[in-house]
Amino acid sequence: MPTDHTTTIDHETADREPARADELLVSVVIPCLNEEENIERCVSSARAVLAEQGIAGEVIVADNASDDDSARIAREAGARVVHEPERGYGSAYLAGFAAARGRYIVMADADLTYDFNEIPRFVAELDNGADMVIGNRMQNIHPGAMPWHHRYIGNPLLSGFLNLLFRTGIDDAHCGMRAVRRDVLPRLDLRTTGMEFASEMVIRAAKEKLVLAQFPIEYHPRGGESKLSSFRDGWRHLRFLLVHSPNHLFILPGAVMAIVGALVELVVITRLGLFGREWDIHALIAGALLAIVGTQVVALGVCAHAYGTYFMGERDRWFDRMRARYRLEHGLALGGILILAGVIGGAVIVVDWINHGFGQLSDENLAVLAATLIIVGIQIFFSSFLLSILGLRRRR
Ligand SMILES: Nc1nc2c(ncn2[C@@H]2O[C@H](COP(=O)(O)OP(=O)(O)O)[C@@H](O)[C@H]2O)c(=O)[nH]1
Ligand SMILES: [Mg+2]
Repeated sequence: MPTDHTTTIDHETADREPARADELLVSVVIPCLNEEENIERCVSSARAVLAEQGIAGEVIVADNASDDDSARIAREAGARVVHEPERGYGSAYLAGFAAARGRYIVMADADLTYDFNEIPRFVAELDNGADMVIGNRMQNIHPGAMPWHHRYIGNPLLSGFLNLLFRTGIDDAHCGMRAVRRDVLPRLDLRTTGMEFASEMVIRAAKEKLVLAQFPIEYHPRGGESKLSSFRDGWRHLRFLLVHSPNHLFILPGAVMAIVGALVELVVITRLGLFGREWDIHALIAGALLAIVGTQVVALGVCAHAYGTYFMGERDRWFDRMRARYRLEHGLALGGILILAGVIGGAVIVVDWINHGFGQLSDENLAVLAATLIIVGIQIFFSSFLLSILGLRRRR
């Protein structure tokens, strides 16, 4: 397997090679779902910019099974039209990318919100060494171009959350005007079919440590009807972010619950007064609940990490360190020790009960603690096996 280093060198050599005479420099790819009132202007302005700038290029319209006349209009305006029957922004782009022949791909919507005169700036950034370039609309939104709840809630929240989880450094992660070197697409391995494709591109690029560039662009009001559904598409983005970050979805919340639960149990059992009073069985039950659920959530997160690492080529320093240090037997031993401790606690209660002539029992605290230890121990024991099963067919 090539290391990152050799990949970079190949890449630099490729950069310096002159384009072959028959090679196109730019493929402008435009996804299109029922945009008959815009598509003609989009295609002709893209073509005009390529011609004016002397850029060897093509314009591809990825028609997403439009019910209107978009495809015919695009073809007549001089675009190469590819058809993608499966609806969705990502599906349309994947079909367009597959058909693209240029060294660079420039992406923009078919709705006149983006200015095709910006194409040379995107190309220049790629020429200067960027692998991917993304516009930033946020400071130059023309009146009526973006509804206020997208401007002030949806976009900042989703971009902020995306950067909190993945630290991409991209300010407007949903901007639809972007450019990418076609030869990095195999590394990006894009798969999503809907609007979350925009997030996927940025996150995958950051994970692959590609060179990203961004600059401010203008955002104009749309011609025709928007295809975006705020809640459905917002949720698809959010869901994508969460399922690609087991640390934030499972490990962090799980660990917090488990630690708080264990502390609460400790405070109750040791009769440590806290906040000026003693805590009893109700706090203990809450602590047990948190400890049990927290352990379960952490175990799910570790398994999710294993799946990501073994089957999706993900890299996570924390998980890599864990798997280098611990083996199945460590998990089994830890689970076993906790189970044993719980069983001993249970035995103490039984012996106490026998000594008191099988009378009434009032060892609730110890009973809850023993049950918690046994449950957590069993969870760890069997989760360790599951983790081991996930790694049976791993490739690295
Ligand atoms: N939402 C959506 N857009 C599609 C689809 N197929 C192609 N598109 C195109 O993707 C672009 C983005 O859609 P748009 O309504 O402009 O969303 P917005 O830019 O996020 O507000 C437009 O050019 C659409 O025509 C699809 O199935 N769903
Ligand atoms: Mg748009």
